[in-house]
Amino acid sequence: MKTGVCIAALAAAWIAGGVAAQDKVLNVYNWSDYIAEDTIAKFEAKFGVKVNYDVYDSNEVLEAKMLAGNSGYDVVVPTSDFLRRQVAAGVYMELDKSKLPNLKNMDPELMANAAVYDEGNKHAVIYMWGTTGIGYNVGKVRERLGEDAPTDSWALVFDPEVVSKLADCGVTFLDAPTEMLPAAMNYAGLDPNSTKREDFEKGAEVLMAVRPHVRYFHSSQYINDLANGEICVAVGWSGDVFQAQARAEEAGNGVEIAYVIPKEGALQWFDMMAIPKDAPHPDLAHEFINFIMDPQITADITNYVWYANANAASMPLVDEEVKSDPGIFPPEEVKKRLWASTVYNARTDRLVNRLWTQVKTGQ
Ligand code: SPD
Repeated sequence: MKTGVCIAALAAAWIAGGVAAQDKVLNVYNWSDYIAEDTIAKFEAKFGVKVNYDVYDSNEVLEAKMLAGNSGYDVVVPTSDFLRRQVAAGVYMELDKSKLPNLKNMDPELMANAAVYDEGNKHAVIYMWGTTGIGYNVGKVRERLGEDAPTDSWALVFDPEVVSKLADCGVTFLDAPTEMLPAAMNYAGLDPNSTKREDFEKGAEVLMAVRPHVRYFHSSQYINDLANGEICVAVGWSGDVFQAQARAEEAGNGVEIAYVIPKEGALQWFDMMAIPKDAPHPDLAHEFINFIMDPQITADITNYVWYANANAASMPLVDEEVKSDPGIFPPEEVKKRLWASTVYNARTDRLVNRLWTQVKTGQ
């Protein structure tokens, strides 16, 4: 009798949750270091399902999987410029907004920004957003460059004279060609959104000039390395640098990490939750996206990973020290210096990748 009641209650929960009985597994592919400790456990408990949660640290890696198809993933998180190309390639299904009541919590202005890449926000919802700037070890940089260190400028990583003095303590770059080349172009006084061949070549020259002093190109290893004092300057993503700062503080190792949005400007990007057309569990995928848009769940993520979110209703629940940090939620005067990602066509993409290979190999 008890078992019968239990099964009936479970069935009711499934129906109430709108999840088909076969959807008991959800496969999520997200960026590394990008979710609160308990988010997945909470989702599993609420919906009585198992989540397989895999991570990546590169849009190119995700894109290769999406274009190949049959990834098995139900929810993925491309950055908006990559999303646009992938939408054009027919990779994602249109979201069923009737299954996403928490969309009402999203900031209309930020969603409009994201709609530039996905008309009408048909295929994706903002997960988190951030900037690409510089993380640095305050003590080690001061030791090598003195009080006049250009810590507010891309010169810290793109001026060969400056970088040569930092080489021994470790300078690292993101392995993200569509971000590193425009940043170098911006430092050279060019439009970071330019798609002119000669502008990319100039950006590559800037990178080549400091290449001998760069320890590695990687998009996640720098978090721990900054925190441990293994490296002293990294071009990195806002929240990841703040996580390095927090890890150093927790370790009590005396390493002080700071994040700067360079005065010349920086990239502002949006990472978007989307459902591949061939997702095995689309209903549950909608439940997951809706769950993430719950104000408390989003606030918990922002408070843990120190990335800005686009969920207006979550803001009262975001910790004051996170909300008031200009490196996480930049004030208006800083926002004016941010640029949005450019969507490259196949030809520009090939050029960017060819130049990037040259920069990485130093040839
Ligand atoms: N550790 C999470 C990093 C998220 C970075 N998103 C990619 C932004 C690309 N412009």
